[in-house]
Amino acid sequence: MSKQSGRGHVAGLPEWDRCAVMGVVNVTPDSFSDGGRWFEADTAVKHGLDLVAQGADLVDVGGESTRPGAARVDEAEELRRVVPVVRELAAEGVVVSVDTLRARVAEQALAAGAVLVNDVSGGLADPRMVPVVAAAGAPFVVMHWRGFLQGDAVRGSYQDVVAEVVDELHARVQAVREGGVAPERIVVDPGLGFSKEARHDLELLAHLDRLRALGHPVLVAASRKRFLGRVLAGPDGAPPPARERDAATAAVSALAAHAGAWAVRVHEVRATADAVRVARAVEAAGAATAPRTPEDAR
Ligand code: PMM
Repeated sequence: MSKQSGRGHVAGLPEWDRCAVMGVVNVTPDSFSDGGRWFEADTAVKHGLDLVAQGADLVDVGGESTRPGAARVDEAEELRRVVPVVRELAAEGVVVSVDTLRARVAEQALAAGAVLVNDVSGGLADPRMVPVVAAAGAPFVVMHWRGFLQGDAVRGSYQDVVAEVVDELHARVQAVREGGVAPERIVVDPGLGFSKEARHDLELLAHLDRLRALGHPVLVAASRKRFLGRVLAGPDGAPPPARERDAATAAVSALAAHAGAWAVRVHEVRATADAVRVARAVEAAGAATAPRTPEDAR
């Protein structure tokens, strides 16, 4: 199977001929990486439209920070933050996903025009999530997640991170399918930075093929994450702040696209939009010139 045909398509969403770009709109005052800059609804809508103008194929709207140790916002507040932004962006023709752990938020966002539910708990945080997504016939992102962890558990403990993440995702996907979500609507995500150390995130990125072997399109959300801070740290070990990790994020986008990711989720869209287009052009050139038989290769 070629890299491109192996990228997969998610039923119910547009089809892109390359890795898709999901731009992030966090309507939160406390998200670790964009620190509340998009907190007001009007500003958030404008930001979402700007991301589309810069090349985002989808916009992921979230009203609750999932940062390890972050305090939960109450449901009414999350609804107040998310639903108007989803409604306006969808009305503008934007392909909107909703980033939420709550079934009610997913339900109302879908009613307001969202077309994809992105739940970092893969349906574990709210027992009503899978039934709601199944009833709506919506595509669903199932991320690898080990719970609302505190203390040392936030970093995770693994013998073989790739095997364990693949196994745990497989089990979760089975449960989601048994709950009525159609397999062709399921996206998997390794959950970079969620109960993982930098080396775990890097290993997962090095083995995206093993995640793709689960048979579902793969979403990679590396944007500005801590592991990139570790990779970029200077001799004193100090990581650059989140906002100075966008070039590194775009590098991951190119690598993930080349490795067959279905989509990458990023805060800064412009460089990633370029990265996935370059990856696509390289793939196309490779396909055009690939030796067709062993004889051709000689
Ligand atoms: N990471 C964050 C938020 N939502 N969704 C998916 N599917 N995968 C992720 O890794 C993920 C996510 C982290 O929060 P941020 O938006 O503040 O970067």
